Amino acid sequence: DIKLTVNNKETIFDGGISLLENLDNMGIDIPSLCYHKDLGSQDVCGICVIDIDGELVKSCSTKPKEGMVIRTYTDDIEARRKDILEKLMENHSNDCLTCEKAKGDCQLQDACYEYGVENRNSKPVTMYEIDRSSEGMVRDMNKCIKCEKCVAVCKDIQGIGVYDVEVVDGEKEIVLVGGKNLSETKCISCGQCVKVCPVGALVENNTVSELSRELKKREKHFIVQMAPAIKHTIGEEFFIAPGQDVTSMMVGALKKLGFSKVFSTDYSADVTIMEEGTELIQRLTKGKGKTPMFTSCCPGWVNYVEKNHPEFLGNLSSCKSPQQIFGALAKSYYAEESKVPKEDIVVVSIMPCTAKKGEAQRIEMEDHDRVRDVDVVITTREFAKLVKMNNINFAALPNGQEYDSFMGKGSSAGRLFGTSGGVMEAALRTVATILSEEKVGVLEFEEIRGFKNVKETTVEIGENKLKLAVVNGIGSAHSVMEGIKSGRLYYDFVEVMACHGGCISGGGAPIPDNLDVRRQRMEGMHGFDKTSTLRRSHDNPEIKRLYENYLEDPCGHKSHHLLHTTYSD
Ligand code: HC1
Ligand code: SF4
Repeated sequence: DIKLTVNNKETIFDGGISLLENLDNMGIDIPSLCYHKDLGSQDVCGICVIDIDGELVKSCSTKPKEGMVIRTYTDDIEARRKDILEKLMENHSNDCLTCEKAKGDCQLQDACYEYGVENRNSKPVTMYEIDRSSEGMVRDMNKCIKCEKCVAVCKDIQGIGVYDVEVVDGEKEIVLVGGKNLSETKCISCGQCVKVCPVGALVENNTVSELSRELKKREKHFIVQMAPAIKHTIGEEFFIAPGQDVTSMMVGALKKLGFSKVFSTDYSADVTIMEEGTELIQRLTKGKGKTPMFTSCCPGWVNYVEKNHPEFLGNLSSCKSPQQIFGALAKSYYAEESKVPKEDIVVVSIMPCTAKKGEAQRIEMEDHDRVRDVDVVITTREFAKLVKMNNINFAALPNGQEYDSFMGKGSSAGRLFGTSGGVMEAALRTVATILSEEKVGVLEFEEIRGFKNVKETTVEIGENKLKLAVVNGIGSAHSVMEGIKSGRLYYDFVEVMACHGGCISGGGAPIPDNLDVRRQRMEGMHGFDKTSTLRRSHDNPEIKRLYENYLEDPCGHKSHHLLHTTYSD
Protein backbone atom coordinates (compact mmCIF):
# COMPACT_ATOMS: atom_id res chain seq x y z
CA ASP A 1 0.00 0.00 0.00
CA ILE A 2 1.34 3.40 -1.01
CA LYS A 3 0.18 6.68 0.52
CA LEU A 4 -0.03 9.67 -1.79
CA THR A 5 -2.18 12.67 -2.64
CA VAL A 6 -4.59 12.83 -5.53
CA ASN A 7 -6.30 16.13 -6.26
CA ASN A 8 -5.60 17.36 -2.71
CA LYS A 9 -6.91 14.22 -1.02
CA GLU A 10 -4.79 11.62 0.80
CA THR A 11 -5.21 8.30 -0.97
CA ILE A 12 -3.87 4.75 -0.76
CA PHE A 13 -2.71 3.19 -4.03
CA ASP A 14 -1.77 -0.35 -4.99
CA GLY A 15 1.98 -0.34 -5.68
CA GLY A 16 1.77 -3.27 -8.08
CA ILE A 17 -0.22 -1.52 -10.79
CA SER A 18 0.19 1.70 -12.75
CA LEU A 19 -1.12 5.10 -11.74
CA LEU A 20 -3.59 4.93 -14.64
CA GLU A 21 -5.04 1.68 -13.30
CA ASN A 22 -5.20 2.99 -9.73
CA LEU A 23 -6.95 6.15 -10.89
CA ASP A 24 -9.33 4.09 -12.97
CA ASN A 25 -10.16 1.99 -9.90
CA MET A 26 -10.96 5.24 -8.07
CA GLY A 27 -13.39 6.17 -10.85
CA ILE A 28 -11.19 8.97 -12.24
CA ASP A 29 -11.33 8.88 -16.00
CA ILE A 30 -7.92 9.28 -17.64
CA PRO A 31 -8.03 9.17 -21.45
CA SER A 32 -5.81 6.68 -23.27
CA LEU A 33 -5.77 5.32 -26.78
CA CYS A 34 -3.17 2.60 -26.28
CA TYR A 35 -4.27 1.13 -22.93
CA HIS A 36 -6.65 -1.84 -22.64
CA LYS A 37 -7.62 -3.62 -19.44
CA ASP A 38 -6.64 -7.05 -20.79
CA LEU A 39 -3.47 -5.93 -22.56
CA GLY A 40 -2.10 -3.27 -20.25
CA SER A 41 -0.54 -0.21 -21.86
CA GLN A 42 1.47 -0.14 -25.07
CA ASP A 43 3.04 3.10 -23.77
CA VAL A 44 2.78 4.99 -27.04
CA CYS A 45 -0.05 7.52 -27.27
CA GLY A 46 0.84 9.77 -24.32
CA ILE A 47 -2.57 11.35 -23.73
CA CYS A 48 -2.79 9.75 -20.30
CA VAL A 49 -0.44 12.39 -18.87
CA ILE A 50 -1.06 13.63 -15.35
CA ASP A 51 0.77 16.11 -13.14
CA ILE A 52 3.15 14.59 -10.58
CA ASP A 53 4.93 17.09 -8.37
CA GLY A 54 4.62 19.74 -11.09
CA GLU A 55 5.75 17.58 -14.00
CA LEU A 56 3.70 15.97 -16.75
CA VAL A 57 4.15 12.20 -16.67
CA LYS A 58 2.48 9.31 -18.53
CA SER A 59 0.24 7.61 -15.98
CA CYS A 60 0.12 4.29 -17.87
CA SER A 61 3.82 3.58 -17.46
CA THR A 62 4.39 5.04 -13.99
CA LYS A 63 3.94 3.14 -10.76
CA PRO A 64 2.83 4.90 -7.55
CA LYS A 65 5.49 6.09 -5.09
CA GLU A 66 5.10 7.14 -1.45
CA GLY A 67 4.29 10.83 -1.05
CA MET A 68 3.57 11.64 -4.72
CA VAL A 69 1.38 14.69 -5.22
CA ILE A 70 -0.86 14.03 -8.19
CA ARG A 71 -3.21 16.28 -10.07
CA THR A 72 -5.32 14.69 -12.77
CA TYR A 73 -6.55 17.78 -14.62
CA THR A 74 -4.76 21.10 -15.11
CA ASP A 75 -4.41 23.61 -17.97
CA ASP A 76 -1.02 22.09 -18.83
CA ILE A 77 -2.47 18.58 -18.98
CA GLU A 78 -5.28 19.82 -21.19
CA ALA A 79 -2.85 21.62 -23.51
CA ARG A 80 -0.59 18.53 -23.80
CA ARG A 81 -3.48 16.22 -24.59
CA LYS A 82 -4.82 18.66 -27.15
CA ASP A 83 -1.41 18.92 -28.76
CA ILE A 84 -1.09 15.14 -29.09
CA LEU A 85 -4.59 14.83 -30.53
CA GLU A 86 -3.93 17.61 -33.06
CA LYS A 87 -0.80 15.79 -34.26
CA LEU A 88 -2.72 12.55 -34.60
CA MET A 89 -5.41 14.29 -36.63
CA GLU A 90 -2.83 15.76 -39.01
CA ASN A 91 -2.17 12.24 -40.22
CA HIS A 92 -5.68 10.89 -40.00
CA SER A 93 -8.01 10.50 -42.95
CA ASN A 94 -10.91 12.92 -43.02
CA ASP A 95 -13.87 10.74 -43.83
CA CYS A 96 -15.24 10.66 -40.29
CA LEU A 97 -18.72 11.38 -41.61
CA THR A 98 -19.01 7.94 -43.18
CA CYS A 99 -16.65 6.02 -40.90
CA GLU A 100 -17.88 2.76 -39.33
CA LYS A 101 -16.80 4.03 -35.93
CA ALA A 102 -18.68 7.32 -36.15
CA LYS A 103 -21.67 7.70 -33.80
CA GLY A 104 -19.72 7.39 -30.58
CA ASP A 105 -17.68 4.23 -31.21
CA CYS A 106 -14.38 6.00 -32.00
CA GLN A 107 -12.17 6.79 -29.03
CA LEU A 108 -10.17 9.30 -31.06
CA GLN A 109 -13.30 11.15 -32.14
CA ASP A 110 -14.59 11.19 -28.56
CA ALA A 111 -11.30 12.61 -27.29
CA CYS A 112 -11.17 15.25 -30.05
CA TYR A 113 -14.69 16.28 -29.18
CA GLU A 114 -13.86 16.57 -25.50
CA TYR A 115 -10.68 18.60 -26.11
CA GLY A 116 -12.10 20.75 -28.90
CA VAL A 117 -9.78 19.43 -31.61
CA GLU A 118 -11.00 19.89 -35.18
CA ASN A 119 -10.14 17.84 -38.23
CA ARG A 120 -8.49 20.35 -40.54
CA ASN A 121 -6.75 17.70 -42.54
CA SER A 122 -7.33 17.83 -46.27
CA LYS A 123 -5.13 14.82 -46.99
CA PRO A 124 -6.63 12.34 -49.47
CA VAL A 125 -8.19 9.42 -47.63
CA THR A 126 -6.64 6.78 -49.86
CA MET A 127 -2.94 7.06 -49.15
CA TYR A 128 -3.11 3.35 -48.35
CA GLU A 129 -5.32 0.97 -50.25
CA ILE A 130 -8.13 -0.30 -48.03
CA ASP A 131 -7.76 -4.05 -47.36
CA ARG A 132 -11.09 -5.75 -48.03
CA SER A 133 -9.63 -9.20 -48.65
CA SER A 134 -11.15 -10.75 -45.51
CA GLU A 135 -14.86 -11.58 -45.41
CA GLY A 136 -14.92 -10.77 -41.71
CA MET A 137 -13.18 -7.45 -41.42
CA VAL A 138 -11.79 -4.39 -43.19
CA ARG A 139 -8.37 -2.83 -42.53
CA ASP A 140 -7.92 0.83 -43.39
CA MET A 141 -4.43 2.07 -42.53
CA ASN A 142 -5.40 5.65 -43.41
CA LYS A 143 -7.06 5.69 -40.00
CA CYS A 144 -4.43 3.85 -37.97
CA ILE A 145 -2.96 5.83 -35.04
CA LYS A 146 -0.31 3.19 -34.32
CA CYS A 147 -1.45 2.41 -30.79
CA GLU A 148 -0.10 -1.17 -31.27
CA LYS A 149 -3.00 -2.84 -29.49
CA CYS A 150 -3.76 -4.99 -32.55
CA VAL A 151 -0.13 -6.19 -32.50
CA ALA A 152 -0.39 -7.10 -28.82
CA VAL A 153 -3.74 -8.88 -28.90
CA CYS A 154 -2.92 -10.92 -32.01
CA LYS A 155 0.55 -11.92 -30.84
CA ASP A 156 0.23 -12.16 -27.05
CA ILE A 157 -3.37 -13.30 -26.54
CA GLN A 158 -4.24 -15.13 -29.75
CA GLY A 159 -0.71 -16.41 -30.39
CA ILE A 160 -1.01 -15.74 -34.12
CA GLY A 161 1.12 -12.66 -34.84
CA VAL A 162 -0.43 -11.20 -37.97
CA TYR A 163 0.85 -7.69 -37.21
CA ASP A 164 4.24 -6.25 -36.40
CA VAL A 165 5.82 -2.83 -35.87
CA GLU A 166 8.39 -1.71 -38.41
CA VAL A 167 10.18 1.55 -39.04
CA VAL A 168 9.73 2.57 -42.69
CA ASP A 169 11.50 5.77 -43.87
CA GLY A 170 11.95 6.84 -40.28
CA GLU A 171 8.23 6.41 -39.51
CA LYS A 172 6.70 3.71 -37.38
CA GLU A 173 4.29 1.47 -39.32
CA ILE A 174 2.03 -1.41 -38.36
CA VAL A 175 2.72 -4.05 -41.00
CA LEU A 176 1.28 -7.44 -41.93
CA VAL A 177 3.40 -10.54 -41.47
CA GLY A 178 3.36 -13.20 -44.17
CA GLY A 179 1.21 -11.53 -46.80
CA LYS A 180 0.22 -8.35 -48.60
CA ASN A 181 -3.35 -8.43 -47.33
CA LEU A 182 -5.21 -10.09 -44.46
CA SER A 183 -6.41 -13.06 -46.47
CA GLU A 184 -2.82 -13.99 -47.35
CA THR A 185 -1.70 -13.97 -43.71
CA LYS A 186 -2.42 -16.43 -40.90
CA CYS A 187 -5.39 -14.28 -39.82
CA ILE A 188 -8.31 -16.43 -38.70
CA SER A 189 -10.86 -13.56 -38.70
CA CYS A 190 -11.51 -13.86 -34.97
CA GLY A 191 -11.86 -10.08 -34.81
CA GLN A 192 -10.09 -9.63 -31.49
CA CYS A 193 -8.00 -6.86 -33.07
CA VAL A 194 -11.18 -5.17 -34.26
CA LYS A 195 -12.41 -5.01 -30.68
CA VAL A 196 -9.30 -3.26 -29.36
CA CYS A 197 -8.80 -0.83 -32.26
CA PRO A 198 -9.67 2.61 -30.86
CA VAL A 199 -10.44 4.08 -34.29
CA GLY A 200 -11.86 2.88 -37.61
CA ALA A 201 -8.66 1.22 -38.87
CA LEU A 202 -9.98 -2.26 -38.08
CA VAL A 203 -13.72 -2.80 -38.33
CA GLU A 204 -16.07 -5.64 -39.12
CA ASN A 205 -17.14 -5.94 -42.73
CA ASN A 206 -20.37 -3.96 -42.57
CA THR A 207 -23.43 -5.67 -44.00
CA VAL A 208 -26.03 -3.97 -41.84
CA SER A 209 -26.70 -0.88 -43.95
CA GLU A 210 -27.66 -2.98 -46.95
CA LEU A 211 -29.76 -5.27 -44.78
CA SER A 212 -31.64 -2.29 -43.35
CA ARG A 213 -32.52 -1.09 -46.84
CA GLU A 214 -33.54 -4.57 -48.02
CA LEU A 215 -35.76 -5.10 -44.98
CA LYS A 216 -37.64 -1.92 -45.77
CA LYS A 217 -38.44 -3.13 -49.28
CA ARG A 218 -40.29 -6.13 -47.80
CA GLU A 219 -39.91 -8.09 -51.03
CA LYS A 220 -38.46 -11.29 -49.59
CA HIS A 221 -39.29 -13.57 -46.70
CA PHE A 222 -36.78 -12.55 -44.03
CA ILE A 223 -36.18 -14.87 -41.12
CA VAL A 224 -33.61 -14.32 -38.41
CA GLN A 225 -31.63 -16.40 -35.95
CA MET A 226 -29.75 -14.97 -33.00
CA ALA A 227 -26.75 -16.67 -31.47
CA PRO A 228 -26.75 -17.83 -27.84
CA ALA A 229 -24.19 -15.25 -26.66
CA ILE A 230 -26.18 -12.30 -28.02
CA LYS A 231 -28.88 -12.65 -25.40
CA HIS A 232 -26.44 -11.96 -22.58
CA THR A 233 -24.36 -9.24 -24.26
CA ILE A 234 -26.48 -7.02 -26.51
CA GLY A 235 -28.01 -5.25 -23.49
CA GLU A 236 -24.64 -3.53 -22.95
CA GLU A 237 -25.22 -1.50 -26.12
CA PHE A 238 -28.28 -0.03 -24.38
CA PHE A 239 -26.84 0.57 -20.89
CA ILE A 240 -28.08 -2.75 -19.49
CA ALA A 241 -25.64 -4.70 -17.28
CA PRO A 242 -23.46 -7.42 -18.91
CA GLY A 243 -24.87 -10.92 -18.58
CA GLN A 244 -28.50 -9.92 -18.26
CA ASP A 245 -30.79 -12.00 -20.47
CA VAL A 246 -32.57 -9.62 -22.85
CA THR A 247 -34.12 -12.20 -25.15
CA SER A 248 -37.56 -10.66 -24.93
CA MET A 249 -36.31 -7.22 -25.99
CA MET A 250 -34.34 -8.80 -28.86
CA VAL A 251 -37.43 -10.60 -30.11
CA GLY A 252 -39.48 -7.41 -29.80
CA ALA A 253 -36.91 -5.36 -31.71
CA LEU A 254 -36.61 -7.95 -34.50
CA LYS A 255 -40.38 -8.08 -34.95
CA LYS A 256 -40.51 -4.29 -35.19
CA LEU A 257 -37.78 -4.41 -37.82
CA GLY A 258 -40.01 -6.48 -40.09
CA PHE A 259 -38.68 -10.04 -39.89
CA SER A 260 -41.35 -12.58 -40.81
CA LYS A 261 -40.06 -15.06 -38.25
CA VAL A 262 -37.79 -14.63 -35.26
CA PHE A 263 -35.88 -17.80 -34.42
CA SER A 264 -32.90 -18.80 -32.32
CA THR A 265 -29.53 -20.46 -32.84
CA ASP A 266 -30.04 -22.13 -29.43
CA TYR A 267 -32.47 -24.40 -31.31
CA SER A 268 -29.94 -25.41 -33.96
CA ALA A 269 -27.27 -25.79 -31.25
CA ASP A 270 -29.55 -28.51 -29.85
CA VAL A 271 -29.58 -30.12 -33.31
CA THR A 272 -25.78 -29.92 -33.35
CA ILE A 273 -25.67 -31.80 -30.06
CA MET A 274 -27.88 -34.57 -31.44
CA GLU A 275 -25.63 -34.90 -34.48
CA GLU A 276 -22.23 -34.28 -32.89
CA GLY A 277 -23.03 -36.45 -29.86
CA THR A 278 -23.98 -39.31 -32.16
CA GLU A 279 -20.89 -38.73 -34.28
CA LEU A 280 -18.67 -38.84 -31.18
CA ILE A 281 -20.16 -42.15 -30.11
CA GLN A 282 -19.64 -43.54 -33.62
CA ARG A 283 -16.01 -42.42 -33.65
CA LEU A 284 -15.31 -43.82 -30.20
CA THR A 285 -17.21 -47.09 -30.28
CA LYS A 286 -17.35 -47.99 -33.96
CA GLY A 287 -14.03 -46.61 -35.14
CA LYS A 288 -15.85 -44.40 -37.66
CA GLY A 289 -13.42 -41.49 -38.02
CA LYS A 290 -10.41 -40.07 -36.23
CA THR A 291 -10.06 -39.33 -32.55
CA PRO A 292 -9.80 -37.13 -30.64
CA MET A 293 -12.82 -35.49 -32.18
CA PHE A 294 -12.65 -31.70 -32.22
CA THR A 295 -15.68 -29.43 -32.15
CA SER A 296 -16.15 -27.50 -35.39
CA CYS A 297 -18.70 -24.82 -34.48
CA CYS A 298 -16.17 -22.00 -34.09
CA PRO A 299 -15.13 -20.73 -37.54
CA GLY A 300 -12.02 -18.98 -36.18
CA TRP A 301 -10.84 -22.36 -34.93
CA VAL A 302 -11.67 -24.08 -38.24
CA ASN A 303 -9.69 -21.36 -40.06
CA TYR A 304 -6.83 -21.95 -37.63
CA VAL A 305 -6.73 -25.70 -38.31
CA GLU A 306 -6.80 -25.11 -42.05
CA LYS A 307 -3.98 -22.56 -41.94
CA ASN A 308 -1.78 -24.12 -39.27
CA HIS A 309 -2.58 -27.77 -38.63
CA PRO A 310 -4.16 -29.31 -41.72
CA GLU A 311 -3.06 -32.73 -40.43
CA PHE A 312 -5.95 -32.45 -37.95
CA LEU A 313 -8.70 -31.59 -40.47
CA GLY A 314 -10.11 -35.11 -40.27
CA ASN A 315 -10.44 -34.75 -36.49
CA LEU A 316 -12.92 -31.89 -36.82
CA SER A 317 -16.51 -32.96 -36.32
CA SER A 318 -18.23 -33.16 -39.69
CA CYS A 319 -21.22 -31.30 -38.24
CA LYS A 320 -21.86 -27.88 -39.63
CA SER A 321 -22.00 -25.16 -36.98
CA PRO A 322 -25.34 -24.25 -35.39
CA GLN A 323 -25.41 -21.11 -37.56
CA GLN A 324 -25.18 -23.18 -40.73
CA ILE A 325 -27.44 -25.98 -39.47
CA PHE A 326 -30.08 -23.36 -38.81
CA GLY A 327 -29.72 -22.02 -42.35
CA ALA A 328 -29.78 -25.47 -43.94
CA LEU A 329 -32.95 -26.41 -42.02
CA ALA A 330 -34.55 -23.03 -42.77
CA LYS A 331 -34.20 -23.64 -46.49
CA SER A 332 -35.43 -27.24 -46.35
CA TYR A 333 -37.54 -28.17 -43.30
CA TYR A 334 -38.96 -24.68 -42.67
CA ALA A 335 -39.41 -23.96 -46.40
CA GLU A 336 -41.36 -27.18 -46.90
CA GLU A 337 -43.49 -26.88 -43.77
CA SER A 338 -44.35 -23.23 -44.32
CA LYS A 339 -44.63 -23.56 -48.10
CA VAL A 340 -42.28 -20.71 -48.91
CA PRO A 341 -39.86 -21.46 -51.78
CA LYS A 342 -36.31 -21.62 -50.47
CA GLU A 343 -35.20 -19.10 -53.11
CA ASP A 344 -37.50 -16.51 -51.52
CA ILE A 345 -36.17 -16.98 -48.00
CA VAL A 346 -33.42 -14.68 -46.71
CA VAL A 347 -31.72 -16.12 -43.64
CA VAL A 348 -30.12 -13.46 -41.46
CA SER A 349 -27.84 -14.36 -38.54
CA ILE A 350 -26.97 -12.13 -35.64
CA MET A 351 -23.63 -13.39 -34.36
CA PRO A 352 -21.06 -12.18 -31.84
CA CYS A 353 -18.40 -13.12 -34.36
CA THR A 354 -16.60 -11.65 -37.36
CA ALA A 355 -15.47 -15.08 -38.63
CA LYS A 356 -19.12 -16.19 -38.98
CA LYS A 357 -19.36 -13.83 -41.98
CA GLY A 358 -16.73 -15.90 -43.77
CA GLU A 359 -18.20 -19.21 -42.63
CA ALA A 360 -21.54 -18.34 -44.28
CA GLN A 361 -19.75 -17.67 -47.57
CA ARG A 362 -17.83 -20.93 -47.73
CA ILE A 363 -18.54 -22.96 -50.83
CA GLU A 364 -19.36 -26.00 -48.65
CA MET A 365 -22.32 -24.08 -47.25
CA GLU A 366 -24.38 -24.14 -50.48
CA ASP A 367 -26.85 -26.82 -51.50
CA HIS A 368 -26.87 -28.51 -54.90
CA ASP A 369 -29.04 -25.67 -56.29
CA ARG A 370 -26.35 -23.24 -55.18
CA VAL A 371 -28.68 -21.85 -52.51
CA ARG A 372 -26.74 -20.68 -49.45
CA ASP A 373 -27.66 -21.80 -45.95
CA VAL A 374 -27.20 -18.30 -44.52
CA ASP A 375 -27.47 -15.13 -46.57
CA VAL A 376 -26.50 -12.27 -44.28
CA VAL A 377 -24.44 -12.24 -41.08
CA ILE A 378 -24.34 -9.18 -38.86
CA THR A 379 -22.48 -8.83 -35.58
CA THR A 380 -23.92 -7.90 -32.19
CA ARG A 381 -22.60 -4.38 -32.67
CA GLU A 382 -24.12 -4.11 -36.14
CA PHE A 383 -27.45 -5.28 -34.77
CA ALA A 384 -27.30 -2.53 -32.15
CA LYS A 385 -26.72 -0.05 -34.99
CA LEU A 386 -29.76 -1.41 -36.82
CA VAL A 387 -31.90 -0.85 -33.74
CA LYS A 388 -30.55 2.66 -33.25
CA MET A 389 -30.91 3.55 -36.96
CA ASN A 390 -34.55 2.58 -36.73
CA ASN A 391 -35.14 4.58 -33.54
CA ILE A 392 -36.26 1.60 -31.48
CA ASN A 393 -36.09 2.19 -27.74
CA PHE A 394 -34.60 -1.21 -26.94
CA ALA A 395 -34.54 -1.00 -23.14
CA ALA A 396 -38.22 -0.01 -23.08
CA LEU A 397 -39.41 -3.01 -25.10
CA PRO A 398 -41.80 -5.20 -23.08
CA ASN A 399 -41.03 -8.49 -21.35
CA GLY A 400 -42.59 -11.78 -22.32
CA GLN A 401 -42.07 -11.67 -26.09
CA GLU A 402 -41.41 -15.15 -27.45
CA TYR A 403 -39.72 -16.69 -30.45
CA ASP A 404 -41.81 -18.05 -33.25
CA SER A 405 -42.27 -21.78 -33.48
CA PHE A 406 -40.94 -24.17 -34.68
CA MET A 407 -37.28 -23.24 -34.83
CA GLY A 408 -37.29 -20.90 -31.87
CA LYS A 409 -37.17 -23.02 -28.80
CA GLY A 410 -33.75 -24.03 -27.51
CA SER A 411 -32.67 -25.85 -24.36
CA SER A 412 -30.35 -24.14 -21.92
CA ALA A 413 -27.72 -26.65 -23.07
CA GLY A 414 -27.96 -25.03 -26.51
CA ARG A 415 -27.66 -21.62 -24.86
CA LEU A 416 -24.45 -22.67 -23.09
CA PHE A 417 -22.73 -22.96 -26.49
CA GLY A 418 -22.03 -19.24 -26.15
CA THR A 419 -19.51 -19.67 -23.34
CA SER A 420 -16.28 -21.67 -23.07
CA GLY A 421 -16.95 -25.25 -21.99
CA GLY A 422 -20.60 -24.98 -22.96
CA VAL A 423 -20.51 -27.11 -26.10
CA MET A 424 -18.78 -29.88 -24.18
CA GLU A 425 -21.22 -29.62 -21.28
CA ALA A 426 -24.22 -29.71 -23.60
CA ALA A 427 -22.77 -32.71 -25.44
CA LEU A 428 -22.09 -34.60 -22.20
CA ARG A 429 -25.68 -34.15 -21.05
CA THR A 430 -26.95 -35.88 -24.19
CA VAL A 431 -24.14 -38.39 -24.79
CA ALA A 432 -24.54 -39.62 -21.21
CA THR A 433 -28.20 -40.37 -21.84
CA ILE A 434 -27.46 -42.24 -25.07
CA LEU A 435 -24.55 -44.26 -23.70
CA SER A 436 -25.82 -45.12 -20.28
CA GLU A 437 -28.82 -47.20 -19.33
CA GLU A 438 -29.25 -45.51 -16.00
CA LYS A 439 -30.39 -41.91 -15.98
CA VAL A 440 -27.39 -39.66 -15.47
CA GLY A 441 -28.14 -37.05 -12.87
CA VAL A 442 -25.09 -34.82 -13.29
CA LEU A 443 -25.76 -31.83 -15.49
CA GLU A 444 -23.10 -29.35 -14.41
CA PHE A 445 -19.42 -29.99 -15.08
CA GLU A 446 -17.56 -27.42 -13.00
CA GLU A 447 -14.06 -28.48 -14.18
CA ILE A 448 -14.76 -27.28 -17.70
CA ARG A 449 -16.37 -23.97 -16.76
CA GLY A 450 -14.52 -20.70 -16.16
CA PHE A 451 -11.58 -18.90 -17.73
CA LYS A 452 -8.61 -21.28 -17.46
CA ASN A 453 -6.87 -21.58 -20.82
CA VAL A 454 -7.00 -25.37 -20.96
CA LYS A 455 -9.60 -27.24 -18.87
CA GLU A 456 -9.51 -31.01 -18.56
CA THR A 457 -11.77 -33.62 -17.05
CA THR A 458 -12.48 -37.34 -17.20
CA VAL A 459 -16.08 -38.48 -17.19
CA GLU A 460 -17.28 -42.03 -16.66
CA ILE A 461 -20.44 -42.94 -18.49
CA GLY A 462 -21.53 -46.56 -18.07
CA GLU A 463 -18.48 -48.59 -19.11
CA ASN A 464 -16.90 -45.70 -20.94
CA LYS A 465 -14.28 -43.35 -19.59
CA LEU A 466 -14.05 -40.17 -21.63
CA LYS A 467 -11.00 -37.93 -21.46
CA LEU A 468 -12.02 -34.41 -22.35
CA ALA A 469 -10.38 -31.03 -22.86
CA VAL A 470 -11.70 -27.52 -23.40
CA VAL A 471 -9.34 -25.05 -25.04
CA ASN A 472 -10.37 -21.53 -24.09
CA GLY A 473 -8.86 -19.17 -26.65
CA ILE A 474 -6.80 -19.98 -29.71
CA GLY A 475 -3.60 -18.91 -27.94
CA SER A 476 -3.45 -22.33 -26.25
CA ALA A 477 -4.41 -24.42 -29.29
CA HIS A 478 -0.91 -24.91 -30.69
CA SER A 479 0.57 -26.49 -27.55
CA VAL A 480 -2.45 -28.79 -27.12
CA MET A 481 -2.18 -29.97 -30.72
CA GLU A 482 1.54 -30.52 -30.45
CA GLY A 483 0.90 -32.46 -27.22
CA ILE A 484 -1.65 -34.69 -28.95
CA LYS A 485 0.71 -35.27 -31.88
CA SER A 486 3.61 -36.27 -29.68
CA GLY A 487 1.45 -38.54 -27.51
CA ARG A 488 2.08 -36.41 -24.44
CA LEU A 489 -1.64 -35.63 -24.26
CA TYR A 490 -4.50 -38.03 -24.81
CA TYR A 491 -8.13 -36.98 -25.23
CA ASP A 492 -11.31 -38.41 -26.74
CA PHE A 493 -13.08 -35.13 -27.35
CA VAL A 494 -11.79 -31.54 -27.44
CA GLU A 495 -13.75 -28.29 -27.56
CA VAL A 496 -11.92 -25.29 -28.97
CA MET A 497 -13.23 -21.72 -29.07
CA ALA A 498 -10.94 -19.12 -30.64
CA CYS A 499 -11.98 -16.27 -28.37
CA HIS A 500 -11.20 -16.16 -24.65
CA GLY A 501 -14.37 -17.06 -22.72
CA GLY A 502 -16.07 -18.34 -25.89
CA CYS A 503 -18.56 -16.48 -28.09
CA ILE A 504 -19.49 -14.09 -25.28
CA SER A 505 -16.21 -12.45 -26.20
CA GLY A 506 -16.35 -12.86 -29.97
CA GLY A 507 -14.92 -10.31 -32.36
CA GLY A 508 -18.39 -8.81 -32.87
CA ALA A 509 -19.24 -8.41 -29.18
CA PRO A 510 -20.02 -5.09 -27.52
CA ILE A 511 -17.09 -2.85 -26.58
CA PRO A 512 -15.61 -2.49 -23.98
CA ASP A 513 -14.84 -6.14 -23.60
CA ASN A 514 -12.46 -7.24 -20.85
CA LEU A 515 -12.16 -10.00 -18.27
CA ASP A 516 -14.48 -8.25 -15.77
CA VAL A 517 -17.20 -7.87 -18.37
CA ARG A 518 -16.69 -11.41 -19.66
CA ARG A 519 -17.12 -12.79 -16.14
CA GLN A 520 -20.52 -11.15 -15.84
CA ARG A 521 -21.55 -12.41 -19.26
CA MET A 522 -20.53 -15.97 -18.36
CA GLU A 523 -22.34 -15.80 -15.01
CA GLY A 524 -25.46 -14.61 -16.82
CA MET A 525 -25.36 -17.68 -19.06
CA HIS A 526 -24.78 -20.15 -16.23
CA GLY A 527 -27.52 -18.45 -14.19
CA PHE A 528 -29.95 -18.85 -17.07
CA ASP A 529 -29.08 -22.55 -17.31
CA LYS A 530 -29.49 -23.12 -13.58
CA THR A 531 -33.09 -21.90 -13.54
CA SER A 532 -34.08 -23.45 -16.87
CA THR A 533 -36.61 -26.27 -16.94
CA LEU A 534 -35.25 -27.59 -20.24
CA ARG A 535 -31.57 -28.37 -19.75
CA ARG A 536 -30.81 -31.13 -22.25
CA SER A 537 -30.93 -30.85 -26.02
CA HIS A 538 -32.66 -34.17 -26.61
CA ASP A 539 -35.55 -33.18 -24.30
CA ASN A 540 -36.43 -30.16 -26.45
CA PRO A 541 -39.92 -30.84 -27.91
CA GLU A 542 -39.09 -28.93 -31.11
CA ILE A 543 -36.05 -31.18 -31.60
CA LYS A 544 -38.13 -34.30 -31.09
CA ARG A 545 -40.59 -32.98 -33.64
CA LEU A 546 -37.77 -32.27 -36.13
CA TYR A 547 -36.47 -35.85 -35.98
CA GLU A 548 -39.93 -37.43 -35.97
CA ASN A 549 -41.29 -35.39 -38.86
CA TYR A 550 -38.25 -34.73 -40.96
CA LEU A 551 -34.74 -35.91 -40.20
CA GLU A 552 -35.53 -39.34 -38.78
CA ASP A 553 -32.23 -40.38 -37.15
CA PRO A 554 -29.28 -38.28 -35.96
CA CYS A 555 -26.43 -38.81 -38.46
CA GLY A 556 -28.96 -40.49 -40.74
CA HIS A 557 -29.16 -40.05 -44.48
CA LYS A 558 -31.00 -36.72 -44.49
CA SER A 559 -28.83 -35.24 -41.74
CA HIS A 560 -25.70 -36.20 -43.59
CA HIS A 561 -26.86 -34.49 -46.71
CA LEU A 562 -28.05 -31.28 -45.00
CA LEU A 563 -26.15 -30.85 -41.79
CA HIS A 564 -22.70 -32.34 -42.27
CA THR A 565 -19.76 -31.24 -44.34
CA THR A 566 -16.12 -32.09 -44.59
CA TYR A 567 -13.01 -30.06 -43.98
CA SER A 568 -10.47 -32.66 -45.03
CA ASP A 569 -8.95 -32.63 -48.51
FE1 HC1 B 1 -21.37 -18.99 -31.16
FE2 HC1 B 1 -22.28 -21.13 -32.03
S1 HC1 B 1 -21.90 -20.72 -29.85
S2 HC1 B 1 -20.20 -20.38 -32.53
O1 HC1 B 1 -19.92 -18.80 -30.25
O2 HC1 B 1 -21.69 -22.95 -31.95
O3 HC1 B 1 -20.84 -16.86 -33.11
O4 HC1 B 1 -23.11 -17.34 -29.36
O5 HC1 B 1 -23.95 -18.84 -32.60
O6 HC1 B 1 -22.87 -21.41 -34.95
O7 HC1 B 1 -25.11 -21.87 -31.21
C1 HC1 B 1 -21.08 -17.57 -32.28
C2 HC1 B 1 -22.42 -17.83 -30.04
C3 HC1 B 1 -23.00 -19.35 -32.14
C4 HC1 B 1 -22.72 -21.31 -33.82
C5 HC1 B 1 -24.06 -21.65 -31.56
FE1 SF4 C 1 -5.15 -11.68 -35.41
FE2 SF4 C 1 -7.68 -12.36 -34.97
FE3 SF4 C 1 -7.16 -9.90 -35.82
FE4 SF4 C 1 -6.85 -11.94 -37.50
S1 SF4 C 1 -8.77 -11.22 -36.59
S2 SF4 C 1 -5.42 -10.30 -37.19
S3 SF4 C 1 -6.14 -13.55 -36.08
S4 SF4 C 1 -6.55 -10.83 -33.87
